[in-house]
Amino acid sequence: MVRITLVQGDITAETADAIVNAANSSLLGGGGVDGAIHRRGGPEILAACRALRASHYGKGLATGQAVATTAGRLSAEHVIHTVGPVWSREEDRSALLASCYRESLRIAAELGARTVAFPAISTGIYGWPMDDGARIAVETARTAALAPVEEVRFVLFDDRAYAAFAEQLHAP
Ligand code: AR6
Repeated sequence: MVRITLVQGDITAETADAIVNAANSSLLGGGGVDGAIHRRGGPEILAACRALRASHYGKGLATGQAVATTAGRLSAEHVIHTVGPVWSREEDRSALLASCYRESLRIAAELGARTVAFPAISTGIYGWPMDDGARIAVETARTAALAPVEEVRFVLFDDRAYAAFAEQLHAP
């Protein structure tokens, strides 16, 4: 079974085989985790994203999907970009958020990654409530991680996010 671990801090400082980016469908950068990954990872990641837009992803990456690029100067082999759903009060988009984790893990396994670091997708600029985002993240990691992925590491930016994930992880 996959090992789920929690770390508090900046995901761009982690060492892992794959680091997941909470991107947007343009794949061309933004704020939050996305901004931090491109800043610290350097221009190679953006160049790879532009190449994706110029080839298979002319219209961008759909919500709930994932795609890998180089990790540039990050301490990782791959960055897996995924597009979380924007939180909506009117519409249940949980399946799309679960899909982000599932698709990222599927691609990580295809790439032969053993360790995968995730941020709390959609819980920042996209407004997803942290407790629910943590529930979906932990449930999906438990059920969707495939060999050779051995460790799914959630890298949480602040105390509140860490506490929400810890509660889900240790819930009976
Ligand atoms: N390391 C770990 N977690 C972080 C970091 C970091 N360096 N920075 C922020 N977080 P967000 P989203 C946390 O907004 O909600 C971008 O503009 C943050 O506190 O990065 O999926 C994209 O281009 C929050 O809990 O992603 C998209 O347009 C979580 O990571 C949009 O934001 C996710 O916050 C995506 O929004």
